[in-house]
Amino acid sequence: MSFFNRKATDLEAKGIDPSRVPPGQYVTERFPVLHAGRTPPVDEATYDLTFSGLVGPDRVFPLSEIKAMDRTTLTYDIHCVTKWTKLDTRWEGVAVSDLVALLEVPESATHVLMTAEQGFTANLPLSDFLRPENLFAWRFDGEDLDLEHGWPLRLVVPHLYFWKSVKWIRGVRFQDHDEPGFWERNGYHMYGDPFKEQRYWGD
Ligand SMILES: Nc1nc2c(c(=O)[nH]1)N[C@H]1C(S)=C(S)[C@@H](COP(=O)(O)O)O[C@H]1N2
Ligand SMILES: [Mo]
Repeated sequence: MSFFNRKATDLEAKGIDPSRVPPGQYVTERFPVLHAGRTPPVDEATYDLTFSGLVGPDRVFPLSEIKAMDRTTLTYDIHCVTKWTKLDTRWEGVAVSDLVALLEVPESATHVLMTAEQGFTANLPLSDFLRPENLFAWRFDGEDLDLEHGWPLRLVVPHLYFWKSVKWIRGVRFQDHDEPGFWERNGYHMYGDPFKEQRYWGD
């Protein structure tokens, strides 16, 4: 039996549909913590999220305003480029599309560049940023997110490798061009589809 068939058989034996696990990934029950630099200090009282760029004057949403919006709870699989996949993770927050509906996004906007505490950045095509399952989340598996996993607010974009899911997100800039973020400048793929194994430049 080939390696891939054996892996599929092992997954099926555990009751997992192998088609949920992208090529080159293994399934973990753990929830690893991964980020560049230290876990930032965060002050919930002054925390806000700013939308800028082609949406006009900056729109600043205090965390309290975001938390008062209608919430969405969704369960999905997440895939880290370091090869772990975690199935059935449950997130609660505000749908990205619900928040962006409060802005006026012009036709000219094609991409976003997101920024976090301490300067981490990541890029996304606008249509990927606006997918209905994406959340600005602060709860995970029925509890408040741990600080190290991005509390008090992180993006979750489950269809791409998890480095796009910016923790401690503070800004979203709407642009008329693509611009690499932190990992995309340091060797990671500009898009990052796990099912196409778009890990690095040239994949
Ligand atoms: N602000 C910030 N967000 C970040 C990162 C980071 O370095 N800084 N790393 C990304 C990467 S590479 C991964 S794999 C995930 C890890 O999320 P986790 O620590 O909750 O598993 O966060 C992403 N979001
Ligand atoms: Mo990562």
